[in-house]
Amino acid sequence: MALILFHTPNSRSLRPLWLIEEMGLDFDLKVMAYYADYFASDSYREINPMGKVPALYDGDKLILESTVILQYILAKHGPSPLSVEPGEADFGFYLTWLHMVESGLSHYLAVYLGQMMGVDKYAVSEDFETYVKYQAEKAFEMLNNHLSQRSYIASERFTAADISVGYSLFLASKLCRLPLPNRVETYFERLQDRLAWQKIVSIKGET
Ligand SMILES: N[C@@H](CCC(=O)N[C@@H](CS)C(=O)NCC(=O)O)C(=O)O
Repeated sequence: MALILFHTPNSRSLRPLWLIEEMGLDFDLKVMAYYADYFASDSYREINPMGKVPALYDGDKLILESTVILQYILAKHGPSPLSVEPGEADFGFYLTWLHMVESGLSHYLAVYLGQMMGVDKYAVSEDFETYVKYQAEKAFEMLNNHLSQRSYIASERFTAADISVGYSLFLASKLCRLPLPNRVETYFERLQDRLAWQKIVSIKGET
């Protein structure tokens, strides 16, 4: 089995898991519940020195960062219509949204979620909540405007950029309970109708 994905329910590993399901690739899934001590342990850090999920092994190669993993899988295990190619007009939009929602949105939201759940002892500032909401509102407004002329992020079809954005909306709306603007909400509902999404969010438990 070439591809092995380390996954925790509700986490960023939903991004590569969603893509793998959509592409119908053969892979081995390792599901772990979230235990901060296990993620920090020597045995897990032998798998991923950063102590995080997702971690993808392609043979003996370790690939990290959920949105990078999307790009990697499409480049190495495509071709697939879920990728937007350099010759397509929306290539720039595609790459922007594929990566920006992690660094410019999910990153803040995940720390905020840790603060809400009391599991992140380093994120304690009340001002931080204001800052996260400010960052989220900018990203939601940009997305709401982007969707005024489009049903998907790029090339008028469902692509990995929608997977990347879709996970960030799940984190924002379902986990952090932030309200979404109307067009973004409708778009997110459309993404959640996908069978691959419904399958992966129902995966629970450990191996
Ligand atoms: N930017 C990284 C973030 C990875 C990340 O922080 N994952 C969280 C779960 S969503 C995690 O493993 N946290 C455990 C920890 O940092 O100890 C990505 O997109 O893969």
